Amino acid sequence: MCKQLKNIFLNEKIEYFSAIPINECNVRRTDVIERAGLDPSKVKTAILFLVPYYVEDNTIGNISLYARSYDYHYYMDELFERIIPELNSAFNVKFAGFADKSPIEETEAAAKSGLGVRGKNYLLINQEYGSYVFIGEILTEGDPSLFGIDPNEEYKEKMCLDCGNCKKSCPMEKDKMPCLSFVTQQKGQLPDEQIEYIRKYGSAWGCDLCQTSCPLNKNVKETQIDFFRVNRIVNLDIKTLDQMSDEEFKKRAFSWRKRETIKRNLKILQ
Ligand code: B12
Ligand code: SF4
Ligand code: SF4
Repeated sequence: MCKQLKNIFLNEKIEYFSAIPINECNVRRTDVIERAGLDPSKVKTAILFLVPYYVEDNTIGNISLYARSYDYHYYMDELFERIIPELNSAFNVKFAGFADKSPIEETEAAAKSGLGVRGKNYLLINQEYGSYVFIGEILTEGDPSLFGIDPNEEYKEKMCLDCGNCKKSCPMEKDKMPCLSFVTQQKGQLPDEQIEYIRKYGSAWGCDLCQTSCPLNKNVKETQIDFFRVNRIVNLDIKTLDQMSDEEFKKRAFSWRKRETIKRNLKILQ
């Protein structure tokens, strides 16, 4: 990997990054690439990176691990604002950053680029941080060779241990229901069986059961990125939610479905 890229990421405490030719990625949304100011036909490389978020809270909470700090989408936006100009001046080609609302299938691309293995829980699992990592990517018109990629590299996904723990602990599998994380994020009135489902597993937002049961997530390293270490909510209650200013609420991952959704879930758990 080239030195300039390494310096830019390490400066942000991002230790895991890699690059692969764009034709190795499953590009699903060329319109998203266009909207970011790149010509999809000219994009040649995807630079993938992992943002670890795990912090040992020592408490079982009703907010999923990924949503305890401020929303990672904010972190990614701020990160891109800092590093895209640095990349532009270092390489003099066009770059655009994405995370989650992405034109590519992220877990597959990250696994192919060697940042971890693909779990049976559908997640990317890194050797040090486990699956408690967000995936981001920067697409560029720069040629893969610019970033020091070996042209003979094989881009094949490696798979996890296949121990089956995630499936055994997954509410979706046990109760023949949709993913619990998805259900907690659905707006509006829920059918009775989904209300019962939320109550049974005690989650107000998200679900971690296919991750906490995974042996590859034992003794993982904590994130060193300050953004994820502060402003944490492990257990949310209605009083705290009601007292939260709109400005504070907007910074939370659970705000994207508005107050009514998370409040509905908290009422179910009362
Ligand atoms: C839509 C989405 C969701 C949906 C659907 C999940 C899913 N697996 O498809 C919901 C809301 C349920 C969800 C939940 C979560 N998500 Co999500 N999600 C995405 C998103 C935006 C797209 C994924 C996608 O397109 N899937 C649909 C199909 C077409 O993709 P596919 O992989 O080719 O399909 C295979 C599997 O996904 C599976 N599948 C298809 N549909 C569904 C639905 C469910 C419920 C499951 C379990 C599997 C599954 O079957 C397919 C064939 O093998 C990605 C970001 C991105 N742009 O890639 C983040 C992403 C996968 N999510 C992420 C996270 C953190 C989570 C949660 C852990 C959050 C939480 N704690 O609640 C859970 C984990 C659930 C799980 N085990 O997958 C991270 C994962 C990071 C990592 N280490 O891999 C991503 C990469 C976002 C990011 N930038 O970091 N997510
Ligand atoms: S997030 Fe929960 S419900 Fe969804 S796949 Fe993982 S364990 Fe199953
Ligand atoms: S629990 Fe086992 S099967 Fe599931 S992702 Fe982890 S190693 Fe793979």
